[in-house]
Amino acid sequence: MPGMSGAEAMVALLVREGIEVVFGLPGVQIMDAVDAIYRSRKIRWISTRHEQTAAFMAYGYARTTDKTGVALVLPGPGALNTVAAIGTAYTASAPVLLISGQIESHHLGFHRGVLHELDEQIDIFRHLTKWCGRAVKAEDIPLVLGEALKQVKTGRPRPVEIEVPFDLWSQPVGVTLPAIEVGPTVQPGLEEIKKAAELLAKASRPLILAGGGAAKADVSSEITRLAANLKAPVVMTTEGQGVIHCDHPFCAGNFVLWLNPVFKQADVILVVGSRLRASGNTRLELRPDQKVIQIDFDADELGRNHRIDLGITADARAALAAMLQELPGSSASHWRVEEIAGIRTGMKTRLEKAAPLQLAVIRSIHDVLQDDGIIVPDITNIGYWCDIAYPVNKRCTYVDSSYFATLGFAFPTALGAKIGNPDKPVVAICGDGGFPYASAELATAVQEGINVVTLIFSDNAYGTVTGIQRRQFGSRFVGNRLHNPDYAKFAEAFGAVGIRLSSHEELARQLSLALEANRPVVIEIPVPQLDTPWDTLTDDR
Ligand SMILES: Cc1ncc(C[n+]2csc(CCOP(=O)(O)OP(=O)(O)O)c2C)c(N)n1
Ligand SMILES: [Mg+2]
Repeated sequence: MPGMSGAEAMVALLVREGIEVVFGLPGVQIMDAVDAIYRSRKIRWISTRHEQTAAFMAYGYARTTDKTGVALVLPGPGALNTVAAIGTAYTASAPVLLISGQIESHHLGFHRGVLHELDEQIDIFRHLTKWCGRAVKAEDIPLVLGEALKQVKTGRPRPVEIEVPFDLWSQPVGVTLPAIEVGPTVQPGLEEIKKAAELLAKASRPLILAGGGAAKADVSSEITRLAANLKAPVVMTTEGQGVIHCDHPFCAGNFVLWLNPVFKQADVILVVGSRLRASGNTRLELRPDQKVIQIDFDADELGRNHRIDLGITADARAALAAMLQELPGSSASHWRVEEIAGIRTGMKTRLEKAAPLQLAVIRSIHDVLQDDGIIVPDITNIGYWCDIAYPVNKRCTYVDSSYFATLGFAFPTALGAKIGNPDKPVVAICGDGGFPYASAELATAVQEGINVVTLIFSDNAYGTVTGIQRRQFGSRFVGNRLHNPDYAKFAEAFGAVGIRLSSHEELARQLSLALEANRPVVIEIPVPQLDTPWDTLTDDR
């Protein structure tokens, strides 16, 4: 827009696109942008203590609001500090926009060693984003940002990155702000939909598997109608949780590939928005006579991890709506709701027996948070059990780190989730190995009034590592023990509330109190060395 500087144009476009908050850490090459954000009075700027946590906050915000999470960092070390978080957003298909500064445009490509120089930085982000672009003149800023915002909203959500050489921020852009046109949804082919509908209607044991793509496409109503129409049970992956209520008559529980007996019985499986891979390295092993139909936005996902009989590249909502139209209205399904209820409760009983302590903890948390509360479980024992046993009944209330399994992501991600959902309780579930990654953000939480409750389950160890060493390395324990601070005092030192429990049995009461505290709270819960789901649960299908 004539008269606007590059930084002002960027902010004007962000404001127009509804961006309300930017997480970041200031420095020379982005000061004009930070200043323009300040002057706009329309975007909240939150300074973090590390760029990785700024990007995780953007991630937590994005996953729990369906809006774009934005982080702004300087080039070189600042941008590199974000990569584990941007990688996590990539694996979890989350809409995150990273704005990285750049060295001055006339230094680019000369390797002069100017401050924070990493001039081929964009090549690093090519592997972590669905699109990235660099402005080379001031007029490019709104265009590059406009394209990034279009990309982040079109098709499969995934992170995008843009870079702005810092001399361009203050130059006049001289162009009008571009309109952001979201690309068209991908419509399914009618022939494929007809074939799928026919296969499913004729199936005696149809099954619907909902993945993260189904949760993101918000197809709860379509999946529920399809399940009722076909008389088919529904299972959800960790990222697909919330698509239907855990106690719904057609819910057959979590997609624990090596465990859920529903997979053995199914004859036709409709997969909606899943890459068909479970946590760790477990994978779906089906018999050749079991038919698999896979719907995915991303054609590259079709058949990647498992052979399929029919692949449909389409927006999940469009595909399911078309399929509902094509279904004859009668189904050959033999499933009875009592059988599905039996599978659901059988799974629950099995998990209760395998891990009574972890399941008691999960129950305490859910009893307090109910269905609206948001939880962010880290890569820690209780978190693994949450992935398969926490009753997630609404979308956008459960944030994992997908197949990246990024230790330490939970606390900063929960902070971002709370910024996006100030009226909902938000709880981070950490171990004593994961929490320290970003523990300095307690300062940000106190300063910005981000009242997340963080649970630290402390076993004075990288307990997962202890388990591996016990089982696979003849109990040669090395590098697994952790010396911890007193986390209650640690939290208090930042001005947060710190509590140390003597037993997990006090958790529900203390968690309720913590949510009323109107301050960030850290609750440390000492636990013994615990077994993971994959140590405890065996395949007896
Ligand atoms: C970035 C990253 N580094 C290392 C790991 C490997 N790892 C997975 S779990 C774990 C131990 C976590 O310790 P803690 O947070 O105390 O949880 P616990 O296993 O004790 O329940 C480690 C080191 C990882 N997943 N991600
Ligand atoms: Mg531990």
